[in-house]
Amino acid sequence: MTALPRRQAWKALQAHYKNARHMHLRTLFAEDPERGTRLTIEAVGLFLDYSKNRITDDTIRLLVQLAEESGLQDRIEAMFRGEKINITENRAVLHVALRAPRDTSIMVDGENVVPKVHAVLDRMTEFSNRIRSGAWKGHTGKRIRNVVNIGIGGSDLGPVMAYEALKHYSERDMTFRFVSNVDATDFKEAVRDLHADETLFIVSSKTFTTLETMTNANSARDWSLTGLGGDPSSVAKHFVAVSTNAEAVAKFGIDTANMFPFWDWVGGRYSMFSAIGLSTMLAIGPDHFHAMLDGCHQMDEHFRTAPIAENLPALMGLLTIWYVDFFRAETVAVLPYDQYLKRFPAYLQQLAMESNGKHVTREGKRVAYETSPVYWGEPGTNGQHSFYQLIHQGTRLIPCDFIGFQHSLNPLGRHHELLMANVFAQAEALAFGKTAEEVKQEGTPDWLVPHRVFEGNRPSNTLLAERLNPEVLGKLVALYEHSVFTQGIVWHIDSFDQWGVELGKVLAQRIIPELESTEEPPLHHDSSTNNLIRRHRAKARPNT
Ligand code: G6Q
Repeated sequence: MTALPRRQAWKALQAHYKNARHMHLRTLFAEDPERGTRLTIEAVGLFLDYSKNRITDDTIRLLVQLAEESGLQDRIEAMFRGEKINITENRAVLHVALRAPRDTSIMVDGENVVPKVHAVLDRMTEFSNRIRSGAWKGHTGKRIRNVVNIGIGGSDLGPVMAYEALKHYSERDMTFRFVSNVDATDFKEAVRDLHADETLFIVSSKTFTTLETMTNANSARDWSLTGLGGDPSSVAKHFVAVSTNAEAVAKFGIDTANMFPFWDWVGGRYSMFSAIGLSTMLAIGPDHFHAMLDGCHQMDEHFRTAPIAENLPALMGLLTIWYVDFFRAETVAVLPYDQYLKRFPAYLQQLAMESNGKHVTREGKRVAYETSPVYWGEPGTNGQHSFYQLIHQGTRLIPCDFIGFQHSLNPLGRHHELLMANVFAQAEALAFGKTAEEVKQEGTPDWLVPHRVFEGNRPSNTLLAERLNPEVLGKLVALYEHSVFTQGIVWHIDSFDQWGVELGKVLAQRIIPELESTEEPPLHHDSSTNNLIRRHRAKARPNT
């Protein structure tokens, strides 16, 4: 693979950028009355208006060429073929297999994995039906009313996001909680108003060794046992596990009959449609869960088959590269205009930043270009009253993704049209701004004019769908997954490992005994870390 800076399209984009950076969206729209309808794509029920980007037809042509020179199509096929494209962990990357229809065949190491996927989905379905109908009884014979998912990172963010996003479809007679942080506050607050005899814990951990999850799982077992009179046999009725590590699950004391497996070819941040989604299925029911998988699959097929110029995820990924590597944008804001998507930006942070926050190529060479931007965001319209100021008038370029829906799930008076008016208004204001002349014409005193000018030319995508339902959520998640994939292919990095989280974990293991020791421990860190540890010990454990 030719190094990115040496690819023809990259060089051509660098030359093109010299002109493109001076183009204003006001001019681009004025010169082409069709722009707002032409630079749009509709695929699998999602509509993307990308006309308010600082691009011309040449930009798109060159970005498509860049994707071709980067072998995007070939790499997509490699992923779907089950090739071990996660090279540093020697693993296939097959979250697409999690949503493949029953009759598909996807091979890993000579085995079709689709039947295994559906066998687990069938078990999840049966289990969910038993819990939701009350057929599954707790230790004292009561039905389960509360479900607490214990997991962190990829074993938490997807489930929380999906639960919040699909709350409208959830079983309202049941309570769903999510515990992730090793801070005991998270666990204590999650269970403070729950009764152990009605509470099911799902311990979700791919490895079943994660410090936070195991610590919380142990506290949950103690809490549950205390509430149920201390009978160890109660664990079987109140704990299930989702993991790839049967041995560790058994060692923890959960019967492997109550374990829902997944596989090493499902990355943590790509696992919400595996058994890690058990809490989601319990909340929304198997039919809705399957509709969500179907939505993902539709987007998977679109990504696999649509030409790059008409390929939603590929195009969004390429536009991100355009801003990050040429305009030097450091962040991307994701702004869902739907309260139910309040955790969607947090979910995307892990998806994008853990995948593409990499500083070396697949061959281990330092990259000579920027990789993942920082993803962030909040649901609209709240953000408008806080950080949008900076997006409109600050000194940084922040490409925005606006997400809106034609129908509200909670129609109420004028609310929805007010909400949608704000989506369109924000994208319009960012793109076109307000000139000094326009500000003056409003009778603004001269000294105030510069403060009230909006330069405009601030790019955004607007994504619209009919309504937020499980199928659409599946499409949205798969859209961003594949956009992130596209970026990773062009940047020629391994988007599927996460070595960057290891060092802190190792150092924490060294510091834990130093904090817990009753004797003053010898410390061999740097002077700052030594001092912080000593100070904490002195304040937190004054008597030792
Ligand atoms: C995701 C990461 C990471 C992982 C958590 C939890 O891609 O690998 O966020 O999901 O560290 O790991 P376990 O599921 O093994 O507890």
